[in-house]
Amino acid sequence: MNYTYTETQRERAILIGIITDEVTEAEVHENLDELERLADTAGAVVAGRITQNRPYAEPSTYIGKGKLEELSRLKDFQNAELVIFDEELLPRQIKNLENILKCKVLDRTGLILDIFASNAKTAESKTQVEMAQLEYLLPRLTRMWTHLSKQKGGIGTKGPGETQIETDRRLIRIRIANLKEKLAKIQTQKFTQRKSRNELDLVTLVGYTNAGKSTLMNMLTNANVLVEDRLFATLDSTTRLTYLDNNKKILLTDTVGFIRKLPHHLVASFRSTLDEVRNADVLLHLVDLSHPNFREHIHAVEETLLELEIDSKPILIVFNKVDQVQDSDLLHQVRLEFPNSVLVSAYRGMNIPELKSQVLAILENGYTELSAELPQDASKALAYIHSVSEVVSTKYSETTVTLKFRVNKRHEASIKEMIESYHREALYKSFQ
Ligand SMILES: Nc1nc2c(ncn2[C@@H]2O[C@H](COP(=O)(O)OP(=O)(O)OP(=O)(O)O)[C@@H](O)[C@H]2O)c(=O)[nH]1
Ligand SMILES: [Mg+2]
Repeated sequence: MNYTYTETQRERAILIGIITDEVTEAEVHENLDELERLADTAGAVVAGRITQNRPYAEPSTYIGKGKLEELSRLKDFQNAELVIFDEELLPRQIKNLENILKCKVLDRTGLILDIFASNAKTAESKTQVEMAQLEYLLPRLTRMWTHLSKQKGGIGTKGPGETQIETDRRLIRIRIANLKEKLAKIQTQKFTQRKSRNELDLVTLVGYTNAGKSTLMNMLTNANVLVEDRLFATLDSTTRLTYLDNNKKILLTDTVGFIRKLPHHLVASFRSTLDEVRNADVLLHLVDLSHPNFREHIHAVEETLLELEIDSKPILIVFNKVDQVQDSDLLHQVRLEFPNSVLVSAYRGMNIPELKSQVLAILENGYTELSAELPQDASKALAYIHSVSEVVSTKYSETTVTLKFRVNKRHEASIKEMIESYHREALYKSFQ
């Protein structure tokens, strides 16, 4: 599944999941399946998994003494050098566990951060990931594994790892401040680029990682973005022009995927990438319908959007990978349960016209019809109206022109302001 590592390079890992009153054993195994995919993406091979029934976490080691002994034996027996918890561990729990188990211990957040660090390619995503890693690292500075990371790298040691772990917290804080500045500069550039394409409607793809967002992006725009059957293939957003019908031009944006329990540091540092989500006129929430946990995926995406305070946008749920779904009952049930959704296969190009017409309908809903009477020489306002709207009719009188036009509501205020300023100016001139 993972092409970049040979078996001998792969670290052997043991996974731990906790069964509680809220999480059943079956659910823990589903969560561990996902953790296994994450571990695989990060370059580890899973040599075993252990679950523990525990209503609360042991303060010093998360799991109890007996379970810890079992874990230690399994780790030795399987020759594993890495233990990964599906929960977020406290810094002191990691330290204690590493001392007892004599191997590297990672939690879910540490693993996700590591994948992001390997997949970050652009200055923006690298900066964002490094910021998130340093924020995460700050309370966890242990030094114990620095000698290992220097020798051979490995999971949990990439990115800012090697040198900065040895520096003190003060230096890390300075580094975070520098990264913030760097990010602010990148964002200013992006803002300027974005302003110049402000007139087109923006449709943004969101969804759980591996749902097929980039596949749909490529299908609709020939963007040629990376598509892979692994988690978090996309970290940077890509925006391309496309047509919903012969006349309707829009911008489509592909974004980073979400996951259950997405680390807070990452969400915070990826805010600028996620601006594309914030500025969208419509969100297409892509769901992998062939995944047994697609409902949990929908929930996790909705939670993340809430966390990002993006909860008032029109959202169209797009069930993808229908070519992989043989169960006709499921298709029927989904249609009933989500009556406003669309079922597609991005990979096979199935039902794309239906998707386009639904997006068009939602965009149309966000439009309003306005009219304006302007002097014929009000060239700036006339040009602006033409650039952002669809002009329905134009009537000329001796000195004025009256336009009727349909425009996205988000332009309404700026158009009204522009028209009023012309009228104020005209009034002012008539008094002179
Ligand atoms: N069978 C089938 N596979 C699909 C479909 N759409 C995407 N895939 C596959 O699903 C995998 C993930 O696709 P991507 O487009 O990379 O998914 P993504 O949502 O962009 O994932 P991240 O960027 O990693 O969050 C790839 O192996 C695709 O070929 C589909 O409609 N049917
Ligand atoms: Mg992608």
